Amino acid sequence: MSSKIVVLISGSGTNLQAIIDACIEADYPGEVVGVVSNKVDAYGLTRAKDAEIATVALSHKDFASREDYDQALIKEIDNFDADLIVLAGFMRILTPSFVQHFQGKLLNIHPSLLPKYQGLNTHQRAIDAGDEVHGVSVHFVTEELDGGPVILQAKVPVFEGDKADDLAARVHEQEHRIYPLVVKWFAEQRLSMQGDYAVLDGNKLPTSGYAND
Ligand code: NHR
Ligand code: GAR
Repeated sequence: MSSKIVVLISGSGTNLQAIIDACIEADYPGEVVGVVSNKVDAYGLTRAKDAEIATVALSHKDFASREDYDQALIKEIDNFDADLIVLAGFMRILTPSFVQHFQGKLLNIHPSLLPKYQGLNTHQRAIDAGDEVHGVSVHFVTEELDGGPVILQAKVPVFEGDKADDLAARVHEQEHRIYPLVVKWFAEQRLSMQGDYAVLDGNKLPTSGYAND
C-alpha cells in the first residue's frame, strides 16, 4: 500500500523535488498525487508537471477571507484523497478549521531549530543573534503557528561573515535529506501525532525530535 501525498508549495519547490525523487525509488512507500500552490507562478508547479503530477494553482487573492480560501483548499486536497499533506515552503498561515480537518496528517518543514525563531526571516534572525548553530525542523502542523510537535531536526554551523543566503543554502541541503526521511516514516505508519507528541515506533519523541542530543 502506497500512501497518497499532497504537497503544498508557494515557491521554488526544491523540497518538493527531493520528495518526488525519493518517491521514484523502488520500495518507497509513498506517492505524490498532487501539488497545490497559492502562487500561480511558483516554479514548483513546473517541477510537478515535469514529473507528471497533477497540479492545482489556487490563489488566495481570489478569496474574500482566509476562511473562504481554506475551505476551497480543503476541497481541492480532498479530491486527491490524501493520506498525508506536506507543507514545503507553503507561505500561508492555515486556519484552525483547516488544521482540524486534516488533524494528524499535516507536516511542515521550518528553517530553524524550533522552538527558536518561529515565523519568518529565520536565517537573518539567527545571524543577528550571533548563533553558532542553526538548522531546520520537521514538525506536525497544529493550530499554533510553528508550534506543533517536532519530529526531526538537523543542525548546521553558522560561519563568520555568513549572509542569510549562505546560511539558507546550507540549511536547504539538510532539508532535502530529512524531509523525505520523515515522509517515509509517516508513509510506513511508524509515525503519528498523539496529543501533544510525535510518536515514532511507539515511542514519544523528545521536544527536539528523534535525533536530539
Ligand atoms: N498554519 C498553521 N496553522 N500552523 C503552522 O504551524 C503552519 C501553518 C501554515 C504555514 C509554515 C510556516 C513556516 O514554516 C506554516 C506553518 C507562513 C507564515 C506567514 O506569516 C508563517 C509561518 C509559516 C508560513 N505567512 C503570511 C500570512 O499572512 C504571509 C507571508 C507571505 O506570503 O510571504 O499567511 O515558517
Ligand atoms: C525552505 O527553506 C523551507 O524551510 C522554508 O521555505 C523554503 C522553501 O524552499 N519554509 C518556510 O519558510 C515556511 N514559512 P523550497 O520551495 O525550495 O522547498
